[in-house]
Amino acid sequence: MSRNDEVAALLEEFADLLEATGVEYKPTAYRRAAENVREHTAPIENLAGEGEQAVAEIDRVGDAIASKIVEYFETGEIEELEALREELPADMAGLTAVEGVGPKTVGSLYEALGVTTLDELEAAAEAGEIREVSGFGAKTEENILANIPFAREARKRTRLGDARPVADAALSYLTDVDAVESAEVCGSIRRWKDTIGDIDLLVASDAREPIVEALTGWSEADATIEAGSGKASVRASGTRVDLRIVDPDEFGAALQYFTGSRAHNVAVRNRAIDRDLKLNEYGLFDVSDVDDGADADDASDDGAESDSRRVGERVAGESEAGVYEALDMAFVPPELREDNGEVAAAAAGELPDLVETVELRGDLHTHTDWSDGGFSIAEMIEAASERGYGYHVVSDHAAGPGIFGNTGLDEADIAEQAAAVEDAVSEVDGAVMGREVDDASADDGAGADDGAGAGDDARIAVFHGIEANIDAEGSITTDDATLADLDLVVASSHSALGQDGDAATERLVRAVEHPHVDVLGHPTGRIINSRPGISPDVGAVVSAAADAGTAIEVNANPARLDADGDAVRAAVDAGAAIAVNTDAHSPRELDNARYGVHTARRGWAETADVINARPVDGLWEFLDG
Ligand code: DGT
Ligand code: CA
Ligand code: CA
Ligand code: ZN
Repeated sequence: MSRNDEVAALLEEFADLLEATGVEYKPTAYRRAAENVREHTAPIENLAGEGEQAVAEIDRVGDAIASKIVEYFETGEIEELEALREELPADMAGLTAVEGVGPKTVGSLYEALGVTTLDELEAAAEAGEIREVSGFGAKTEENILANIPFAREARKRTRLGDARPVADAALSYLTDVDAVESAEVCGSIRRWKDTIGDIDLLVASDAREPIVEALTGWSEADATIEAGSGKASVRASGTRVDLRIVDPDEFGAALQYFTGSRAHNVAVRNRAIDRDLKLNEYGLFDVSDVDDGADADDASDDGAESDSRRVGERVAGESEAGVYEALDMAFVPPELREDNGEVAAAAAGELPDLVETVELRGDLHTHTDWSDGGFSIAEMIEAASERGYGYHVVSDHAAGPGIFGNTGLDEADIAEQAAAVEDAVSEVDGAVMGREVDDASADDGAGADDGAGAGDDARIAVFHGIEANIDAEGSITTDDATLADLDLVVASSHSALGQDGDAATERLVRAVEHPHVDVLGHPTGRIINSRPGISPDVGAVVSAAADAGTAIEVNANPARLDADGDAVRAAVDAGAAIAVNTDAHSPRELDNARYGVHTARRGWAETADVINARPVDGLWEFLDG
């Protein structure tokens, strides 16, 4: 969190507390100031160092608020805010997360009943105490009670894999609405972040009302949270869906703005400022001829406010690509928009050539009913072939620490399975044993999503692998002789996931250095929103992997997304190879590949970095090397 964000949050808290204690007008001024401090491109601590005057230069920040900000930096607190906190010691953010509970309600319920937390609010509602407070009734009390579980839930973030299908469905539904000219997902969903706060959608249209009505009337919307003129929010599958509607000629600027991240937008806006341009959600404007007074205009109703933000001559905004182009930079793929060097790279024409889902040629980590999968070897090969893949690795669990009961294969089972894989290959049309494919004839399928390689006569090369176990010390718990006979070894940690960072580093470095290990499976073992997994020194692990020629897996299961984008970035920088695998236990799970690819893209992975984007002979070369 930047200090601008920190000060903005303080001002917002200030506003809520003022509102809760019945003060009028001032809360609005504090909220406007908060928004402008958050947006301001110069660090607030620098301005505060220069004094009140410098702070009050920020739009909508008056002298009174400026002096409080300076006070905060000089003394570490704001006296008036401390007094308000003492007067109303309630968990404002937690309580106002409940639909229908605003700061005023918090104030009243604290005064009447002493409610300070979500649990106390729930207890008071259950005891029927809220309906007795003046200004409240039985209906309000019921609503509050009904909305508490969702408020609790909503404070957590949703997994990408749960939210993305909802976003896709909403998008295709809106795209079919008559008045819609174009529609896109934006926000963290479009950046493919592993967890998301809410789903953001953007629509371009000259109309407003029919589109708001379409969203609130969507069959998958469970409730309407808000229905305004230019925006609407509903709840679907437990997640909030925010829709904004903009004029078609401003769609590109709005898409850029609402895709975020905030940090990326700040960096891009700074680039605009350097060029005498102004970038906001309405467009990119040439303000070289505009005097500074114009956008400091104190207009208070929304129409006038947005007009004051459409200043100077518009130079871009209809398309998102046009916005980047007018800023002399390459289009930045949404996955990279995290302010991690992408703005400089785009300006220098040095963005990576990111891997794409259609470029995957096979999955290196899949399960069958020989371990904990639900389908036969032949069924999984057929499913991979139907998806247009040119090769497929069968890699069931080996027996070992963390593998339940007799789910895993011991050395004898693995030898037996080798024969079963050959049998399945002889059963499935177009399947051949991978190690019998000679390099010259390697013309494997074109990719996962385009279907070009699909069909009865498509050839699929099948490899026999294993998902071996890494014990707490980094040993592989399957015999070397057995590992040596296999085409490919994925090694994963399934036990001792609570060990400390140093032990984890040692463990994974030893594992990637093992001569028979080809791929480090789901490196941390995390389960998103449920289990953190181990936290090794990523730099040490990926550089050992690069030296040993072991690939780092991006496990595409949306509950894992492991390695994550940051770890992929470190791996790519260290020169380690990446494998994007689904770890599928069923044909359907093979379709999770896109989550892995977009995670790899968040780590700046190029096509050439991904071993299963190579043709079969390239894969073979990697495995032999
Ligand atoms: P989330 O939903 O928490 O996973 O993260 P985002 O990135 O989707 O954030 P969200 O939903 O609050 O807003 C969507 C995007 O809209 C965000 O990435 C950037 C943009 N945006 C929204 N509000 C602001 C704002 O006050 N300032 C700036 N610079 N950008 C904003
Ligand atoms: Ca969002
Ligand atoms: Ca949002
Ligand atoms: Zn595993």
